[in-house]
Amino acid sequence: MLYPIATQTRTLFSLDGIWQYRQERDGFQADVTKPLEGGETIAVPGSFNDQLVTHDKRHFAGYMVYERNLAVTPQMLEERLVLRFGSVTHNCEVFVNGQAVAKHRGGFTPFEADVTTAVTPGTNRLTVRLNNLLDYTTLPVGNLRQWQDEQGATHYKVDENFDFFNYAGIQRPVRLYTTPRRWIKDVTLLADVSGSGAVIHAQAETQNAAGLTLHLSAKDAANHLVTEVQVQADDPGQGQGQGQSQSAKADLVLTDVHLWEPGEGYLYNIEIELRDSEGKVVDQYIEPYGVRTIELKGLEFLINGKPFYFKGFGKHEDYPLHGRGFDEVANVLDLNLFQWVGANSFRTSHYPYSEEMMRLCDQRGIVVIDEVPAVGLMENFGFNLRGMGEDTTWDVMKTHEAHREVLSELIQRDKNHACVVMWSIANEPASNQKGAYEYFKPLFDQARTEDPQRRPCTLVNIMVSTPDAALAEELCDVICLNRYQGWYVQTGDLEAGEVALRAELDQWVERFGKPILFTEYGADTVPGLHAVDDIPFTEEYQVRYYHMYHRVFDDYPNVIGEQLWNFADFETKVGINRVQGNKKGIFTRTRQPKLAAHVLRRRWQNIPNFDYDKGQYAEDAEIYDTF
Ligand code: BDP
Repeated sequence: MLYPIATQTRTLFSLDGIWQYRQERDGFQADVTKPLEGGETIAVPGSFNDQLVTHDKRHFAGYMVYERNLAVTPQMLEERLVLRFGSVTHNCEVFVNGQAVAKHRGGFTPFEADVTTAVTPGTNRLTVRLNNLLDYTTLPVGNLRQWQDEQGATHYKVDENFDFFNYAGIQRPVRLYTTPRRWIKDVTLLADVSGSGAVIHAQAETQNAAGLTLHLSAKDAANHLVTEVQVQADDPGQGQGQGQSQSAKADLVLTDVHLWEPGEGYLYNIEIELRDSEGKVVDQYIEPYGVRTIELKGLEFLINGKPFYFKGFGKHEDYPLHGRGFDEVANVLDLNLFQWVGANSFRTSHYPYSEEMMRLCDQRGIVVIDEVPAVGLMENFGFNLRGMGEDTTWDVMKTHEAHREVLSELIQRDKNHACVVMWSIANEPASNQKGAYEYFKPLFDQARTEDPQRRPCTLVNIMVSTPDAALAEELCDVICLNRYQGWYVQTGDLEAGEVALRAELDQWVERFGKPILFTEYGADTVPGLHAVDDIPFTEEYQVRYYHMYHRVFDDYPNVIGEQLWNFADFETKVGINRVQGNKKGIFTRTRQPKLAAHVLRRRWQNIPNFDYDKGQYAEDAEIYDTF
């Protein structure tokens, strides 16, 4: 799915700003055929939760309505008019002037609707009715309770089956854009690199483009034309025409390619144009595209043929005030902090991040593991690891359909991004319970078929799914481990934690012989707490905890990277294990460094992106002696 941009043939309007908002409660039920009454103001994009003050509103679960006016000019209607949502969390229906124009399930992927015939010149009414309900059919997974009061009104409560706050609402940008009536629908780019050159195989999907030509060109970062090619938009030899849809393929040849690299996000602009017989541009779209290769070879994760070492984080889209709402300032700051601390990568834990963040990562050369919102796939998920031993998760979960949908939508959305190097098909599912392999096999097959780049695929393993018991991990190209020895187990005892960690790693190495990536390891840390002794929650303990893990990682050639948990503190549901949220950040929620950030900086600044020689760059032990 194309990201909405303005070009010489397309206009783009933002519908962000102040909307009217009302929760369906206290006898109110939306009637979308009439203007919303009794609404209050709400900012879009943003989570509704932290914009509202009282407990009942902030924690509301159920249906809610967003509404605003939409101005349309007659000129806009000479074209195709498309309404596009970056995401609506979690499930919604969209109406224009009371008429349904779109429906979408899943809170983290975009969707759009052609509204050309639904609007009229002048003022139109745009209504979004959504709910933030999660259950055993949705992703993420929630424990849903539903009951009726004496008046017959339905009430809901969602208990997150995961460790982050269920922020919801219209959390990403809303846009209106025009396209010509003969238009470019999609483009897939796939580069083959050989020697110092590359061929970019392009496939364009178009509509009503019979008889037009498709002109493709690549411009370098300085906007100089590098190469171009022209084919028939409905090239019968290569594409298939279906009704009014056309598909055509063309190759762009780069004789001297400038590769996209971690740390240097070099991008070409691929310009795709539909042209008529006189050469007039009928539609134009521009896709920034980085050329790079990925390959798994033995224990190595090769980017551009060189062994890459992952340094970075699991993150969240989570900021004070905005909640999970899109915040471009925070995204830029976060990636600048990555640079400061020497990180080169992150995982979009535990849902797809905004399209704008993915574009930024392409530009900044940040390596991304792209995760679908498959989190909570464990019956009775909690911090008491003992409660998770049941063997019935795959009988009770009815998430397969949602899982298939969201995987497709994510691959469709992100297929061309150079920054994406691996798909994460779930976080901490019950991969040790019977039925896990059968649940995941079709999803791995799907990702491998649908991704034109055939990127590696993984799922992120939970501690209770030990190497002897893990059933679905054999599907993974890279074994990704979330480990908390020294925190949830061997609490406060780093020596015992180290023994346990090494013993477990030995088993993973022996059973699978695959590359291993640590995708989570961390300790809650309250900034300002200090102790000489190993006392959990202190800043020193967080430093010493990481020191222990890194010493172990440096002893194992299988370990191809470290993405600690978490980049920054973040909001969670309340519970006795959480002190105003999860405090495992090495930055606070407002992005101030804890002690560990400074110490990590010493390590990561000394580890190169490529060819990390674990012996050569032994850690600076001296600094840890002071903790
Ligand atoms: C893992 C989860 C992550 C949690 C983390 C923690 O993947 O979402 O926040 O542990 O407990 O279970 O801090």
